[in-house]
Amino acid sequence: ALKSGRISFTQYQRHSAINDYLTELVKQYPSIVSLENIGQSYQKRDMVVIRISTGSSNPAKPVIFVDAGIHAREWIAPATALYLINQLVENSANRYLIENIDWIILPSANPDGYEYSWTNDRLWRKTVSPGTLCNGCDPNRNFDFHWMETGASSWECSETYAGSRAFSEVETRNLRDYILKTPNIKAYLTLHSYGQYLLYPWGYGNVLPSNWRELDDLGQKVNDAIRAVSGTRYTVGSSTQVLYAAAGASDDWAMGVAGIDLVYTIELPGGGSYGFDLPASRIQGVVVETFEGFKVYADYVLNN
Ligand code: ING
Ligand code: ZN
Repeated sequence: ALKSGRISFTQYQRHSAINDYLTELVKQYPSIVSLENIGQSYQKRDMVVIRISTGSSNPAKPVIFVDAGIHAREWIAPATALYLINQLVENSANRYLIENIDWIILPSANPDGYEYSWTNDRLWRKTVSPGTLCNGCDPNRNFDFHWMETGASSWECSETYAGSRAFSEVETRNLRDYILKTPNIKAYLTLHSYGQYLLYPWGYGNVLPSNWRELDDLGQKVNDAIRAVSGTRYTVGSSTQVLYAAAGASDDWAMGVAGIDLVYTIELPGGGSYGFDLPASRIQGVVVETFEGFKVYADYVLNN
């Protein structure tokens, strides 16, 4: 669990410690923090979102929605979401960031996979729902937008198995239902690793959304802000153009179905032996620089 109710960025946290921290924050900061259990994972772990905001939400404030941990092994992603939560709630210098924006953050979007990557297989990527030959489905191929058209597999043992049908996984359904019922989401940011990319739609093919220039310009500003901290450079572009085409990812769905205009998959820095196993000693550097990027997104949402 959580030592003395405090979160630490010198180590990665188990799913239960992540939820413990959120619970602790509601106790300590009930006027700016609320929690909602958006449903349970296949193995009955709670998927909890934290909503952070000061004062009233009347008139409705713009919402920035952030999720992390869609892929189990990308441990730096939940850590980065936790630091964002920590800074928004516990650092009064960042008060201005929560006065006119509601932040909704899901730090552990695939809890069963995440725990499996701690206990059984450090490089596990998928969910853990049982299959016939192999378990799990790639949640980032399971969303119902151009599902299975490209960059996804129908073979259940594949790392990019799209599932028996779109939204076959309870975790992606929980996320879908929560986003669809939440008004005013202006930006959807989904944290992954690794490779230092700021990816915008579309991932389903070599086409660009109508607002791609806006997405590119804003991505460059985010890149500039992160780079100013200690030199980390991101590549900005559409998933298809700078990485690879893959349909059924959460970002395409957020734009194409949920209708959110500002959508990015943030591929955080890698490290360690496999890229996904960034040493814990490097968490602090990544989360601090990435927070500067979140500020740029917030600034843009406030002024546009
Ligand atoms: N990469 C993403 C993946 O799901 C991605 C990249 C995102 C491709 C969105 C297409 C669309 O494969 C990682 N590291 O998960
Ligand atoms: Zn990923």
